[in-house]
Amino acid sequence: MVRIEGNRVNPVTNDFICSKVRRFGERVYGKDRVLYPQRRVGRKGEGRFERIGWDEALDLVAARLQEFRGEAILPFSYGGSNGLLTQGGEDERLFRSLGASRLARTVCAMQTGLAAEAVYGKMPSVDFPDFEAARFVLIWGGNPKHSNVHLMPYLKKVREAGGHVALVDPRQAMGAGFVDFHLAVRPGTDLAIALAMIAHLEREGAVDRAFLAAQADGAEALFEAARAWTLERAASVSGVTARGIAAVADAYAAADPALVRCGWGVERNRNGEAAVAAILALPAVAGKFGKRGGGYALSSSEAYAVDGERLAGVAEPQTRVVNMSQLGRVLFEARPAVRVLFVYNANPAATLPDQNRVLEGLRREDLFSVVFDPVMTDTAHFADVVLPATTFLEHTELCTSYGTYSVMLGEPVIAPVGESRPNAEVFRLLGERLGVTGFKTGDAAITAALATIRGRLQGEGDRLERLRKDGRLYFDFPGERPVQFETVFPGTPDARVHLWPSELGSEPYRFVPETPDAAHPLALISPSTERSVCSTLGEYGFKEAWVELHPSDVAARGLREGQQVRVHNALGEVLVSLRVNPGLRSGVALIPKGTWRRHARNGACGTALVPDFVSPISGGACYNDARVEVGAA
Ligand SMILES: Nc1nc2c(c(=O)[nH]1)N[C@H]1C(S)=C(S)[C@@H](COP(=O)(O)OP(=O)(O)OC[C@H]3O[C@@H](n4cnc5c(=O)[nH]c(N)nc54)[C@H](O)[C@@H]3O)O[C@H]1N2
Ligand SMILES: Nc1nc2c(c(=O)[nH]1)N[C@H]1C(S)=C(S)[C@@H](COP(=O)(O)OP(=O)(O)OC[C@H]3O[C@@H](n4cnc5c(=O)[nH]c(N)nc54)[C@H](O)[C@@H]3O)O[C@H]1N2
Ligand SMILES: [Mo]
Repeated sequence: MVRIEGNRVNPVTNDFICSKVRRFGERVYGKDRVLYPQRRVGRKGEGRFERIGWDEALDLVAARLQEFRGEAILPFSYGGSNGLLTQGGEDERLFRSLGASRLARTVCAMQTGLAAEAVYGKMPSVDFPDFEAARFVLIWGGNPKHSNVHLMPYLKKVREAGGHVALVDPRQAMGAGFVDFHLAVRPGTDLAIALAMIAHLEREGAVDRAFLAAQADGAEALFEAARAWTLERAASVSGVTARGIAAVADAYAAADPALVRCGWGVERNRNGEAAVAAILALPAVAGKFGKRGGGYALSSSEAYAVDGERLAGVAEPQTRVVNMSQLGRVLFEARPAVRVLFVYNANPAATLPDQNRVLEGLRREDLFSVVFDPVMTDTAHFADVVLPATTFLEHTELCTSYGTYSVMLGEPVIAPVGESRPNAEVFRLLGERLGVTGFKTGDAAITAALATIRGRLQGEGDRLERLRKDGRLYFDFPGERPVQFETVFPGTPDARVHLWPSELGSEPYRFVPETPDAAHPLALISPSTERSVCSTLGEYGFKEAWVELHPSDVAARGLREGQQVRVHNALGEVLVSLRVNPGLRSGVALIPKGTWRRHARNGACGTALVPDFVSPISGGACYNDARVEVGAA
């Protein structure tokens, strides 16, 4: 491999890729690459290993899986290479057959998913190319510039055509020149702003009564809850101005078509579900559905409806469910105790809340842990056995796109580096040792995975053949791309919008204020940056981690740019350098998501400061509820 570029098969990614992935070669051939199976020789966490052969490694792991068959086994995975051939298939077949504990994948998209499902059911959202038709795009807690770069060309076109972009975010994430309105919200208080906007729209007569009567339930209850939020009250809670809230609401109401893009920054706190529900209610209240470029946009995963049972090929056992966001606690408190932890497609030592507790758990002498990853991650350092995995350039992967509606096939462009092997192969080889059968390989595996996508794909005939010929399959929406309330409709049982969703409790829009913590007044956020969107790629993205503060917070603490500081709370500390960021609101600290332990002088990530409590309704992680103080180191 000499170069990585975008191709033209998909008009959305049209010839360009993000700067992070362009450097993927550094990961594939880099010094962190795991080249062969290894067994621990040092103490846990020390990172000293000896090379062993695949057969020996698999025998070792299979013996432990056999010994602890049942709930003492915890398979731990998240995104990985994000495809249907590396997750949810052969891995599930193996672990389900062993009666292992099940994992609730809660680090991301739980609150948003629950709110979207409760209010609209699984309604496909606006596809990227249709952003272009919008005259106003309200980006709420998302940062496409770093996390969805292929959306950017469409947003640019909105502004070139005289439309406007608004951003609700504690920082000016997209660059001041790019947004027309910016509400620098205090993290965790979006609910107040969204409800105040709804009440404002009602007072201004900007509510689409006809739409609500025909398509929605619960509008009156929503309005009643919203009326408690005057612009002034919302402004004082969220730290923005009343005028600013009104201006965004007015511009949104006046624009046609108008689009809400809800990101994943809104959900990661105690008010996550309610805030997302209130934000997603806006297009219903203001009558923004029914035309191209109007409505709301999420990740698009609503449309794929992958049949998980079929992909796994084995029924889900009714074993205990472990919330991944509480792994540290689980490793100490769960009964029966977790005795085998099998990590793949994830890097829990860096990415989970309460990092110190997670690391302590990984040090448990009576825990046998396997880490299966292309690179020597922070988690791998704690493993008893490390298994080398291929990257997406070395294995076949079937991917559904993120934010748009393509299914694509990635076939290997280089041979596996070192002795690395694809996920499916390793789970099959383990299965063979444990009497688990039915694993599929080659084209049969791809065909089977393709058949689990329930949504209708364009064209007739063999899906795999067409995929190989055309490079991608697109969803078959009438009129090409989905138009909400014209060609796609709520997936709720009664096909109506539920503006008072009972899934969110008896008071769906109840605002939970934060508990003041005078010793740790700064709200810590950890968004993606131009250097990383998760821990993958973080390894070469950073020389060292940093914390950002607003100039007023820097001055108030007598600190200066570039200085070594200590970011701390009751859970831990992170020793990094200070950056002054005038684009960040005061009262907020920012440590980038995706740094590795080696990027801070004390081997900590931002996650060392994140509490492990989860949202009571969906069980989602609350990363942005971390409260910290910053002082000189
Ligand atoms: N190429 C590539 N793309 C990816 C990924 C990848 O691995 N590779 N990962 C994907 C994943 S897993 C995710 S989750 C998405 C994330 O996609 P986004 O949701 O766009 O995530 P961020 O870029 O972190 O932007 C979140 C924004 O929310 C802001 N924020 C923080 N707290 C609050 C709050 O309380 N209220 C409001 N209004 N804003 C807040 C932050 O400052 C930040 O600018 O990116 C995805 N995109
Ligand atoms: N501080 C803070 N932390 C956060 C968040 C936050 O807002 N703040 N947000 C969270 C979010 S949105 C997310 S999505 C999570 C992500 O959390 P994780 O999923 O733990 O992080 P990733 O870096 O995506 O880990 C994926 C791992 O899979 C490996 N991998 C890739 N392809 C393959 C494969 O084919 N096979 C195998 N075996 N391994 C593979 C990669 O090398 C990488 O180590 O992080 C969460 N962490
Ligand atoms: Mo995520």
